[in-house]
Parts: sequence; structure tokens; C-alpha cells
Amino acid sequence: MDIHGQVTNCHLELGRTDPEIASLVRAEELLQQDTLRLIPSENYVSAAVLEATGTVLTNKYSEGYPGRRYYEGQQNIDPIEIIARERAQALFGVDHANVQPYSGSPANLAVYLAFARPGDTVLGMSLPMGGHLTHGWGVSATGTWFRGVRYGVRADTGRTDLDEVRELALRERPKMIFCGGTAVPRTVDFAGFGAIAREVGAILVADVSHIAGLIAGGVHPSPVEHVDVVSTTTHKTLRGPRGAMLMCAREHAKAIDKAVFPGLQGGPHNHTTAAIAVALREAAGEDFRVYARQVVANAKRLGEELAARDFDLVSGGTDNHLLLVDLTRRGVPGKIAAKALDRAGIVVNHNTVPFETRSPFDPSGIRIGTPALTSRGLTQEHMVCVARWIDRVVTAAATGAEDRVAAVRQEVRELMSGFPAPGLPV
Ligand code: DSN
Repeated sequence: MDIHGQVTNCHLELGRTDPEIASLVRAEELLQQDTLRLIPSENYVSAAVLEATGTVLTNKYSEGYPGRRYYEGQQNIDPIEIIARERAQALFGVDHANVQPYSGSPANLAVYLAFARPGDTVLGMSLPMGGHLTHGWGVSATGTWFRGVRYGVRADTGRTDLDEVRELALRERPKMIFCGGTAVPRTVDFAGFGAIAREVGAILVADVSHIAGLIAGGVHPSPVEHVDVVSTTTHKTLRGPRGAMLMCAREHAKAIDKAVFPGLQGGPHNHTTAAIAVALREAAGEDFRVYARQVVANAKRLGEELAARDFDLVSGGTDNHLLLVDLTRRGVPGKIAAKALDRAGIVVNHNTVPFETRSPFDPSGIRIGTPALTSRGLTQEHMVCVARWIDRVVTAAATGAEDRVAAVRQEVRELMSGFPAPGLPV
């Protein structure tokens, strides 16, 4: 047993069958234990969620929906999917939940299939401003098959300007509007988007993949009463397995279900459905609300500490779990900084910043999030140290002082050894 009272998994059978993969899995466990994971879309699932994903449910085919399958032998699968749906409905206060989308991008594609036709106009946040590929960005199928029109953030505030969104919506008359994104550090004004969508008769989709856990935990407003469809992955702040859900009012349930299956997907991944159900049960508990509050408190404190060290935070800070940092004035590009941080055991991703002047593969910023470190038990007091490390490494990256990076690596290892990662063997 590990210190969370969980049975450790030594990968005995995997080691016998495929030592090469087993050793890589073990190495990843050690890496996840040993590093400070600050990618805002990552987390640590509980041992229970991890266990559910590794069950015999992976052996079963279940095309269709509970009670209406194309395969027999659904005695256990139907109740699992019904439980997952019901837990999602209760947690988010929605009429209907579809828990079958394989991940966020297929979930969003299903929404297009349900409500739009190729060539229709879709209004979404520009990718370099913080949106997602599937919100109509050019290189995505959604920007190829649909006509993507984009809104961004204001240069002076770093925040979405709803006047601009309304102006665009009135001019372009989109069939669908997406709100939410992947690098949005501020509260999404779902009510404001809802008013615009109603005015132009568009279907409004809230992609809450990043903030679903914050909504469930009561620290971000819910989009439910303002939007037509809520799309979310299940593995970010929500702390479930890799998967997704679409949630909507009763009137849209049939269109959404039909778009997911048979429109876009075949058999659901039942092991994932079970793990989603487990994660949703966990997310309904008081501990999860405490975690959600702590995620935000940690991000705010980390933002303050970084700002005090001359880091330029897009929008000046955060309301949620993530910080978007423009490194231009620190004289080091995002990718070089991210790679130096990685060598120091601090894992972030390079990211475009609004009004980006560099390429998306070598942009000006980094994106930092607090869900994973919060799941390990770090609190505001540790954010001082985290900010100091980031400052030291970014400064070292600008000057090529690799020995300072190595020194931080050792300090990170020491701190993280005191905070065992949920779900991982000791
Ligand atoms: N790739 C996800 C993220 O990191 O935000 C979004 O799909």
C-alpha cells in the first residue's frame, strides 16, 4: 500500500510481457512523482480513477446508448453509462449528458455535426489569443469545413471584449458561437455571450474543458443557464480520465446523441466511461470543493509572486487555474524558457500570447497552471518558492547559466518528495 492507502502497481505482468514499455511506464511514474507539473491542462487522477481505466471494460463493444445497443452482453455496461450520465447531470445541473466523446476535439466536432453544415459561419476565440483549434481555427477541420470568424482580447486589458464579439456576431451572423478556451486566465462571461447568441440566433457552445473542475467545485460561474451546449474534457481540472462529455438541455439531447453516435464515433470506451463516473463521484464531494478553491488560491498567489519578479502576466493576473506569461521583456522566448524549466523539473508549455509576433512553435510566452500541484497538496506558501524557481531558471535561460538550472532541479526534487502524487506507486 502507498501512503494514500492505495494498492501499488508494480507492473509485474506488463514487465514480463513487454519490459520495454513497462520500463517506460515506470520512468513516467517517477517523472510525474519527481517534477513540478505546471501544465494547466494536466492533473493527477486518483488511484480509483486510474484503476477504473485499467479494467476489463476495455474488452467490451457497446455501440449505441443504454437500452439501445447494437451488441448484446450490456448487463454491466448499461448501468455504468447510466450512472456516469446521471452523475454528470447532477453535478453540473443539466438535463442531459453524453459521456461517450473520446476527447475534447471529437466532442466539439459532434457539436458542429449536430447544429451546422459545411460552409456555415462559426465565431470562436482566435487560437493565438487563447482559443482552441476546434473553435474554427484554420488548420483544424473546423476551420476548413466551416467559415471561422475570430474574436480576441483587448490589447490594453488582455480580456475578451464583448462589444467586439457582439459587433462581429451582428455582422457575420454565425450559426454557432464558441466561448471558453485553452489560455484564458479570466472568468468567462457566459451571461454576456448568452445575450449575444440570443440576439443573433446562434447556438452558443461553452467549451469549459479547462475550468470544468472549477465549475463543479463552485469557484467559477456555471454556463448552464446561458448556453445551448456545454462541452468539456474530463481530465483537466475535473481530474478524471482522458475523455469528454457534452451536456445540454432536453431539447438538444437527441441532436447531440445522434451526432456523437452514429454521427462521429463507433463504440464508446467503456473503461473510460467507468472512470468518468468515478471522477464525477469524487467531484461531488466536499474535498473536491476544497481542492477547487485551493487551485484558484494557488494560481492567484503564484501570479502575484511572478508579477513581483517582473513577469508580464497577460491580463495582469488570473481568476482561475492558469497564468499566461509573456516573456518578451525577460529577453527569452517561450520555448527556450520552457525547455530550461523542464530541465529544472518544472514542466510548463510554451504558448502564444495575444498579438503574438513570433511563430506558434516558438512563441513569446509560457502557460502555467496549478491543478496538478494542488492535487499533490501544495498551497499558497509554496507558491513563493515556485515563483522564485521560475525566476531563477528563466534568468538562467536568458544568460545560459546551466549550473543554476541544475541547482533548481535538485530543490524541486526535494520539495516534491514530500508530496506524494495521488494514484502513483511510492
Ligand atoms: N491541449 C489542451 C490544452 O493543453 O489546453 C487543449 O486541448
